[in-house]
Amino acid sequence: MLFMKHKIKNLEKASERIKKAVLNKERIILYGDSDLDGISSVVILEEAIKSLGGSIDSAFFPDREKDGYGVNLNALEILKDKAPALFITLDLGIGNLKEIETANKMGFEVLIIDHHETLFGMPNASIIVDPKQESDNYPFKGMANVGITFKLCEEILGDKISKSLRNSFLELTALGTIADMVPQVDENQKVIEEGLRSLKNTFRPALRAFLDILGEGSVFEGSLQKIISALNASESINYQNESYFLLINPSLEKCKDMAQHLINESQQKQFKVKEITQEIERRIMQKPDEEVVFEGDPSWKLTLAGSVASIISQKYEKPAFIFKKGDKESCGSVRNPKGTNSVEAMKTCADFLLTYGGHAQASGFRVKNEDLEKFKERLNNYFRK
Ligand SMILES: [Mn+2]
Repeated sequence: MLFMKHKIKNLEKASERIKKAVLNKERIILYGDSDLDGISSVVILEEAIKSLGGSIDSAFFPDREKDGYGVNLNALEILKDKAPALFITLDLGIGNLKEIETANKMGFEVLIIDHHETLFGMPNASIIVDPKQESDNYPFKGMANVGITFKLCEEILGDKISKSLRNSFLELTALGTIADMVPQVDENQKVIEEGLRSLKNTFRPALRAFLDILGEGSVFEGSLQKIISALNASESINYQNESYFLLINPSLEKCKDMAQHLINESQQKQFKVKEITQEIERRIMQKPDEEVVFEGDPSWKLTLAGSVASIISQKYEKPAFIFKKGDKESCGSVRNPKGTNSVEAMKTCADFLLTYGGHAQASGFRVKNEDLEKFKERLNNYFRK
């Protein structure tokens, strides 16, 4: 090639730092988001580190409902005795300015691998890999986090990556990329094609288990979504995640039990999503003039809000803000039609929102209950334009 190929900013730096940590037998903690994009990022980075002859100390996944999104102080409190250590965040971290300052004080060196927008300034981390940071000139910004992590793994292993390991990473990269609903173009399209091609001959017991349960043809018959829904169905308890344990499990027999369990969970989840969706449809029949669907309830699970918002937004072609109403605060997920930007909309409410962030068409927020009406009002005003 005539030109030097552009790399994501700090990708090489992060790779060098991780290799050094392995060489020096430093403690490494991986802290990932609890959805399939975050989980598959953790799995492939852990396996790249293992392939170098290293190991990780622990993999942590926050419960979005209980702990909130991102790095949280409660988790840091549990982990603090492990400092000094290399603390690597995956699919989260870019918004956690305060928490990362705390991690620094505890003696952790923080390395952020994220693909979310940098809304609140840059956290004070040792190395930040995020194509959406302002100073990054990498041309493609639309990768899922696992796509970025895949590039990091390639960088770490270089020539040492075998074809079968690379394929195995690509299988998870494809699944995480599809699950994260990023546009299937450019590099995303490439990893999805390569990953799915490899998937039917997968060596990973967890994925083999799904194919055996659902039937070999499932990769090509659209029930790929079943595998993704199942892997996305697990909730993190005490920072541990069932899908993660499944994906790293070497026993096919054990994997079949775990995969079946997650398939059942995801069916129950889908049933609940349907119930909530129907309830919302009843409610919005009475208010056809609203620009946004803005609905919450104390009995709804936050983990289902994204799926519900997605169905409602597509059906009514309106932005959908769906939340779990807590005692004092509410926390929710947003999905909105193409051509609209919910993160930009929420920027107009930054003066009272407790947190918000994510992507243009899939985001989240936390707000005091006393500000709910004001929030809805401003959103209606924003989207009326
Ligand atoms: Mn993601």
